[in-house]
Amino acid sequence: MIFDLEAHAAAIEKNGYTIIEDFMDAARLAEVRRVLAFYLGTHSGRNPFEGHSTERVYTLVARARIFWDIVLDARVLALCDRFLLPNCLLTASQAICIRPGEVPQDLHHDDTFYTVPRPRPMISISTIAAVDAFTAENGGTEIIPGSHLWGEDWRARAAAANPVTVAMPAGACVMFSGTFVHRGGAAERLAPRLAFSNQYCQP
Ligand SMILES: O=C(O)CCC(=O)C(=O)O
Repeated sequence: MIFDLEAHAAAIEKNGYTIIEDFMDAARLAEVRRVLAFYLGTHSGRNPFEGHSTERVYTLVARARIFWDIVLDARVLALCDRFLLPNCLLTASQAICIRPGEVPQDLHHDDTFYTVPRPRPMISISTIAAVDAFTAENGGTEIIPGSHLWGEDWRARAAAANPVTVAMPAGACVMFSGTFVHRGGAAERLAPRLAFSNQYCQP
């Protein structure tokens, strides 16, 4: 699939997010699954934000070569270069496996720890890649389009909004501004939802 950098950049600017449908091919997806299988199955989240029925594997780049290659994806880096200064940094690289019975996460944006008031220029950009297809029933990420532009009242506005599920096939990824409001969804289905998130920030 031809990558239309301008269209993806415009979508992030306007809506706060974009989806790269063909982010991982079948070979990459298979390698990601193979590697994560070594690590999954032993932990669960330590608090409601991590998710008590969710398993996270942190520092993926330190665990297998495939995750370096994915972090350096040319399309993602081109979009980072659009919104961040040259030589952006990686701030997170983690797998997120939402298991059946998980409740929705609190609505949040990924760079709440920066104290720069909102609305603000982008300080960070996140990706969430689907290793399993995302659906409304298996904990697919829920988003609020346009929320990246909200100000300091974002919590009140989020409470009144109707988040929508990012339904996407395995191998796709959603990329969004660090100010974009979203959450991991509730998981009602019997199978887990495996994903991973790489996050980048200003150098
Ligand atoms: O797993 C997801 O779909 C979202 C997780 C998330 O937003 C987070 O943990 O910060």
